Amino acid sequence: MNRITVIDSHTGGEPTRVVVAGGPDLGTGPLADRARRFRDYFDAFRSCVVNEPRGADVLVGALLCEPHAPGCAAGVIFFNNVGTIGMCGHGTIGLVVTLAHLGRLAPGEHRIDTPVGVVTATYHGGARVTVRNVPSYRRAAGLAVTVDGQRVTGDVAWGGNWFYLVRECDDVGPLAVGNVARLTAFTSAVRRAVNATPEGELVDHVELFGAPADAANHSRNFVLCPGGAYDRSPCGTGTSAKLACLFADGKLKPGDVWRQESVTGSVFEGSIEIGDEPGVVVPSVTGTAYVTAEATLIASADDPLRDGIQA
Ligand code: PYC
Repeated sequence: MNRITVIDSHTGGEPTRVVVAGGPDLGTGPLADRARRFRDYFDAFRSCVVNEPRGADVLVGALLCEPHAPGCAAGVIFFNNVGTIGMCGHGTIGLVVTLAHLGRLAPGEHRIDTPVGVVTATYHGGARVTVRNVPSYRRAAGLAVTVDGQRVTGDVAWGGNWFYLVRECDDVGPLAVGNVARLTAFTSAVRRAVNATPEGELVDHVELFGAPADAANHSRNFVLCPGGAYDRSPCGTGTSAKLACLFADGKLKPGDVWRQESVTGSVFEGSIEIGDEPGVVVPSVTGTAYVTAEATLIASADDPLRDGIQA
């Protein structure tokens, strides 16, 4: 029988399950190499932790690892119902609040090693965290695809994961929890169309934008995640991709604060610094997370669903 110690939290409604003990031995070396090992040899563990019956499609897992990059407080590999992901903004906020909950991290700045680079998390105390993300940029502007006979245009951008950010499409109804089935079907079709283009073949997240419900915010989004779940938070890497596109369009400059509202109404505050290369920005995203559970998952050898229900 395997026992896996986890701490659950939610960041703006989006859950993170941090594996603090009982995870696989991935050896040493750069986080990108260990993430590949995790993907290639420990997929059953991933599925056991986040999929039903111990988890749910919406859960993002965070495997706590020894860091490799110098000066890091922790390393982390993020995963979801279908595989691993590069970075995760809401997950990093959840991880920091979890480590603080465990007494392993004090308020202040902490470097965190991820498979796509080192990020810096500032723990402000309480529930509040700012993540200075990996450098982000727009790869393609105004990429047009046809979805069910309608023309959709959008941008392809990197914010720690690959996003297609829809700019123009026919009305798909409100960006509201009650309309999630339609939004999910539409964005899934958009992703299939975008993936068929050379510029969009790596895209695994799709974002829609609309007017915010709260006038204090700049925009509301809906984010389709790789395994078909939608992000309950404004999505940290998705907000980073949005900030990169706003910068590329001359609509955001260093010092500005962009308030991104999610489909559930939760908010991330985003800002940028100019990156080292033309068109590249370093986004920061601030949000709050709350611990929701401390648990031990049990995976009995004779349980037919020990490895979870694979999506
Ligand atoms: O916050 O970056 C994020 C994220 C990615 C997938 C789900 N949340």
